[in-house]
Amino acid sequence: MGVVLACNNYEVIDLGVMVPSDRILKTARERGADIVGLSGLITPSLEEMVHVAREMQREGFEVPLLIGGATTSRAHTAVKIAPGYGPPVVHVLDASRAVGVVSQLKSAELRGAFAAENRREQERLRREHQARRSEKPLLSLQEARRRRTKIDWASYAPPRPSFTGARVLDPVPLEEVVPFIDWSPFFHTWEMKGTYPRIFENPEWGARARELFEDAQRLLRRIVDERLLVARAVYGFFPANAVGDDIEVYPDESRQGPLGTLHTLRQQADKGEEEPDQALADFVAPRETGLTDYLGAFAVTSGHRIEVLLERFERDHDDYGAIMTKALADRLAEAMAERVHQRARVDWGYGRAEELSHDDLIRERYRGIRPAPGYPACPDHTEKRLLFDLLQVEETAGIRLTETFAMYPASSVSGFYFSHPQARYFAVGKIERDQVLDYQRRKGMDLRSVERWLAPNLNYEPEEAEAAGGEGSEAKPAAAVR
Ligand code: B12
Repeated sequence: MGVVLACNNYEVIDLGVMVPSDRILKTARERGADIVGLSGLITPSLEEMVHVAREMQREGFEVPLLIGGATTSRAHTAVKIAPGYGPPVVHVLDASRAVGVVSQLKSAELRGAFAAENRREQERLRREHQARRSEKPLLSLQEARRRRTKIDWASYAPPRPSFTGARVLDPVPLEEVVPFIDWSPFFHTWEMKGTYPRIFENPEWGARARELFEDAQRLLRRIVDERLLVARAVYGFFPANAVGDDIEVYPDESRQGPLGTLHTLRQQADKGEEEPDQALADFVAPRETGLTDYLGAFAVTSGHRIEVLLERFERDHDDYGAIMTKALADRLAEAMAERVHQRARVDWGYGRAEELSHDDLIRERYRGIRPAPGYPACPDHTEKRLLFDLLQVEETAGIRLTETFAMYPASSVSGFYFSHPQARYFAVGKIERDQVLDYQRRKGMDLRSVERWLAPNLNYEPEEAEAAGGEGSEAKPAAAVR
């Protein structure tokens, strides 16, 4: 976004990532910014954007606010952000549209009409949002639980991993990771849609894609040969059993006094009796079965030392090199997640006989899943705390968890392993207040915080529910690992 605008002669003041609201506003004021832009990658950013918009209103700002980034949407901007700030709040889908939007907002003749159209569109989106909420009622939590994934535990023997606890891989040799790269998302970073390698045949951008790929290979070779990025990983297995929609993780085979609990959320959509309403806890043997099941966890990063490399490009005003570096680091992080998962399946026993091609790996044609906190199957980012405590991720892999549960270095991935052959990815989707209240009690977290973290999943407006006299709760912070 910054590069595209800068190429069109706008001065862009890039404050970087995870910048507090007061610094954004202070800089905007001091530098006389004409427009403020916010970018959001993961859910916690959405709430932060609402906060920044309200702060801008409170401080009497009059400049337009632009919203973008992977996790944002037109609907969220209209429903949650725009109502808090008077001047235009505009969602920009991708960077290529930013120039058009900015030039209209800057033009005295065009601004009025553009802002009016944007306001009309957002009013329509708000009405739609309101109508959709009352359209299709969700199942009660009790009924959704009854429709849980059917697994025949009586005839199942959980595989036993060759070790329990955490194992550290430091450093992970990058040459071992490169073959696991899925290249298709690399092109999406450059706004080129398509699947690798077919993308090279695209009549419109095939040639450009090939050029980009060749540049990427050259830089990747240097990164690997000269060890310009340092990759670290940690993974492990823990005795675990499901207790309702929670997964208790135990310190040892005595399976007493849980070390921590993974709280999972259940789908509540009415999909008919045939289709299950799933929660990740469905895939771990319930405690009452007496089965000795396990939960796996991992955290990987390829981002150590990236600053040194980025500084070099930035010093040379080489934006292309800097974006390429970040894109490659992201690819390496995802590839590490794939590589370490393969190792974990071997350690867990059931992956020893696997013979999978690169394509099979990308299509996830293996047993088990590795949902990451923040992905649709476990949308609560705060569950990363448990994962970080179990694996001591800060110390073992050097990945820091920020207060909004983002990971630093940015090119990091963390998640859980489930080994059951019926384990599948799914999207929790919208959930009702009965589940949120139950979840909040299980987590020992106050209702308002839970509602904030799960905002995109709520099928109700917390303020309205509260005004209607709904049940509240006292704040009680959760200790993920006791
Ligand atoms: C690449 C990627 C990653 C990379 C790197 C992320 C990074 N750069 O920091 C890696 C592999 C490391 C990663 C990790 C994670 N990811 Co990820 N990731 C993605 C993915 C596939 C693409 C995002 C991306 O970079 N796209 C390319 C860029 C160029 O596009 P963009 O961000 O949308 O930006 C464009 C526009 O939005 C616009 N724009 C952006 N900002 C702004 C700002 C303004 C002002 C304007 C006008 C425009 C604008 O311009 C850009 C160019 O066109 C998305 C899924 C998706 N398809 O979007 C998931 C996604 C963002 N990730 C997700 C998650 C959950 C995670 C993890 C938390 C998972 C985990 N537990 O490990 C971690 C978090 C990492 C961290 N550091 O904390 C979720 C977020 C969901 C949520 N609601 O929170 C997503 C949406 C996937 C999903 N479907 O669930 N991820």
